[in-house]
Amino acid sequence: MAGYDAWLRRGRLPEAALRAAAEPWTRAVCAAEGELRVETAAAELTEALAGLLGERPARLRSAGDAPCIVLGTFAGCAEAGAAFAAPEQAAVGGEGYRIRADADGRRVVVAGTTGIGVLYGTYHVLRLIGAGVPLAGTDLCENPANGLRMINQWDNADGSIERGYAGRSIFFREGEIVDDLSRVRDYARLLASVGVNAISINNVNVHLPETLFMTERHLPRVSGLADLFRAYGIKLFLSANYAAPIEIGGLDTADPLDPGVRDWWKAKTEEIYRSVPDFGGYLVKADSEFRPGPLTYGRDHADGANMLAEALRPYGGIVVWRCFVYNCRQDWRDRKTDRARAAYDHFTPLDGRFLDNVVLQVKNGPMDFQVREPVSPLFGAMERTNMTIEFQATQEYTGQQRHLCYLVPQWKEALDFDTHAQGPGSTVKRVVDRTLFGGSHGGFAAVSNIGDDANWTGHTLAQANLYGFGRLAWNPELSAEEIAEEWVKLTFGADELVVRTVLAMLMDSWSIYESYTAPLGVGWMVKPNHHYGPDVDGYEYSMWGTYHFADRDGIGVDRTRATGTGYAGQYRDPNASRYESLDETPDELVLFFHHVPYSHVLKSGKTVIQHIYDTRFEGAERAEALIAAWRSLESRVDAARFAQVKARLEEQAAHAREWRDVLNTYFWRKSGIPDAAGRTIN
Ligand code: GCV
Repeated sequence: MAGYDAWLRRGRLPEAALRAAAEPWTRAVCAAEGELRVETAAAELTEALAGLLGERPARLRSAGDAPCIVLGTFAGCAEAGAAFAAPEQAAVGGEGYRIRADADGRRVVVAGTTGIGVLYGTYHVLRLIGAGVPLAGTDLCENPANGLRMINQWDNADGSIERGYAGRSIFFREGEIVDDLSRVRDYARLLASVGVNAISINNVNVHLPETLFMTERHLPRVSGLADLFRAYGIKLFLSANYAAPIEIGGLDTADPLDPGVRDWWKAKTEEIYRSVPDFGGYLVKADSEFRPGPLTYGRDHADGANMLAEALRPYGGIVVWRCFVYNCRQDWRDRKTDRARAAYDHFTPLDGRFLDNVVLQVKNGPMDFQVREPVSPLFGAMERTNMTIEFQATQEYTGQQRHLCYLVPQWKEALDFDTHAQGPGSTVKRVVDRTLFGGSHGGFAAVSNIGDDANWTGHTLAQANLYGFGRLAWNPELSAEEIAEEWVKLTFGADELVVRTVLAMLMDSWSIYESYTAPLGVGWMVKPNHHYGPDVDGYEYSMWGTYHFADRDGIGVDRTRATGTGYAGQYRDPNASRYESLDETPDELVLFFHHVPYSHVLKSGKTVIQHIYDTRFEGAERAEALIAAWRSLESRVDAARFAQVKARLEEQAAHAREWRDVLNTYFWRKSGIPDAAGRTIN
């Protein structure tokens, strides 16, 4: 199946140079201790080497003098223990590893404190081999920056996937967990290979069929899934329905302070742990978009989360509580209510009230995964609360995997944003890795972009987002470019032209997508419900709180303290004053923070209207140019993947023209201001 192996390709490396770089250590794999994850590592390495090099390595239980790769924990494997001095071992955390290769090609040791670390180290070795990096002399130590590196599936029991663009669920069909888990196992391999260590398997919108996953009818199969993921160091979570005590427990309330409700959750949680002893915990979307929650009972989010946290605490489980909470029944005539404010307004008063095993999951921006948003001000605002950042790998608003949009550069911007919570350098990445405020849990979550399409992600190049998420969660210091280059080499091989071309396509893609869709940070302008394709007023007169306020004179949302919704004041200075000031707000966010006339001159020197026209024309051309770039690789990429990507790029280019024309015409008709370059606008 074209693209199925993704970045774990196991076909023989075509390049002799790559094969040579891997010699001679790869003739044998030594793993002695029998630990679950070390065994996984040995199996992965053996299979991968057999495929890549065309020769199956021997499996040794003791290394002796043979050239080989040794896999083991410091305590459980004599060779691994002997290879590293005590201080070197002490520098390795629970999921970290060391790799040391001698200079003469006889021995590579991959060692960790735990089997999980050994597994991650093994995937690191495979990355090096796949990218043609010679192993000789390698000496490195890696620990993940973030504790929680989680994937959220939005899969429903009936097999559909909310906002899924790559086929049906690989987990569920017709209300059941699937029998054949081979596809799930390959997914676990992909996730583990980039360091993902947690997965919630069902959609955060939990309806009755998914609520039933917590019952004895489904728990044996949930347990089977957890067993599978355990072998890859991944903890299983369930998205929980806040109203479960009513829907499956026969109670008449879900009030978090009701003793009967509390007891119900304790008993239910105990039951789950009997089936899944290392169950990760609950992911919860409460009081959001019609989902039930504690507010119904006059309680707050801390009451709700803490009740679940108490039930999970005896077993070491955690509650991941989402902050995507806003009024989705807003009156569009009311210009004072601002959806962007909502998460901050709901949650900051609760700082310090959440139990230790609660972690708040905050979307990167204050709205909803738009192509451009500012960073959520919540990150700098809750010093006594655990927090993770939520990204959306599935491309709901960024082209639905029919358009190319490599999101790692966008995610990097969010992570590098300085909240100034404790002075300069208080970046978001330090909030979520918990080095800034302390706290027991933090990290990254991403909404998955995979389904049962043969290549996992629909658009083959969208695999880079899943890969990039894991790599970035492990090490947010990696650049978007480094990650993309790794991914291209592992996925397509080391051909210089392929690497350079695909890298450039990926690195340009976010900017290209932004340049023909909603301008200057204002967001939406998509067709309602499915969110694909241009419809400038699609959400303008709706209840969802997502407006651009374009009229004949101007466009944008006034979110200043002085005259607008006050949202800009949710940041700490200097961000608050920067966004308050029209002059200081960066161009790309001008319409997010300010309502301006079309004639307003941006820092770029262009007026807003001319910026809209120019970037839409350029955007469509740049989308077209992606096809030419890809075509130049025709003889260098296998035919199936070549054709698949080409078809998507052609669709993107046609669709970019549609975006260009709909937006340009809309703004020309609204404003009556002609294009300075005199191009045809209908
Ligand atoms: C899972 C957006 C999406 C919804 C999604 C929601 C969320 O509103 O359109 O499909 O629901 O975000 O993140 O909970």
